[in-house]
Amino acid sequence: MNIFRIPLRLFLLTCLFLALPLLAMEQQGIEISSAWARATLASQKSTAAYLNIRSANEARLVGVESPLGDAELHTTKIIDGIMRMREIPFLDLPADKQIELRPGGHHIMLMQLKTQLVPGLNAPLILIIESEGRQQRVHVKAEVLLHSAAHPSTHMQKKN
Ligand SMILES: [Cu+2]
Repeated sequence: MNIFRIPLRLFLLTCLFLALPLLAMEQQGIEISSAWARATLASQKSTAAYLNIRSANEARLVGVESPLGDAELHTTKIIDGIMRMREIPFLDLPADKQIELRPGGHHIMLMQLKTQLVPGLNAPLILIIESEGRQQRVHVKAEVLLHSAAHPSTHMQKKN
């Protein structure tokens, strides 16, 4: 009998489980998962992107950018029975807590899109995250998906 067989298998399994969270890890204690953006029609100039963020340390999402167009951090609120979106200046990321950006909640609004978001493409996003007085830019690739879940089309427009 090979006495090393079981410990080695256990060791490899342990390595695998340790490696998986590391693969999902972006940088500096920020973990991004399930990043996706809603596919657009050819004529459509805006859409939303969603993801989960977990920060090891207390942090704050203070900005979003994308080479695809303008990007803003939005939240959704029911006002007078109508789902409306408005821009928020930041989103708190408590230490080690998963924050979900999802349809009907917080999201990344992409506007003035320069290209159509076709399913299968990846939408590049940059999250600007502030922690302990330092900012880092976290690059994310959001998978473009067709998704039927409703997204409000009503914005609380900023008056320019
Ligand atoms: Cu929005």
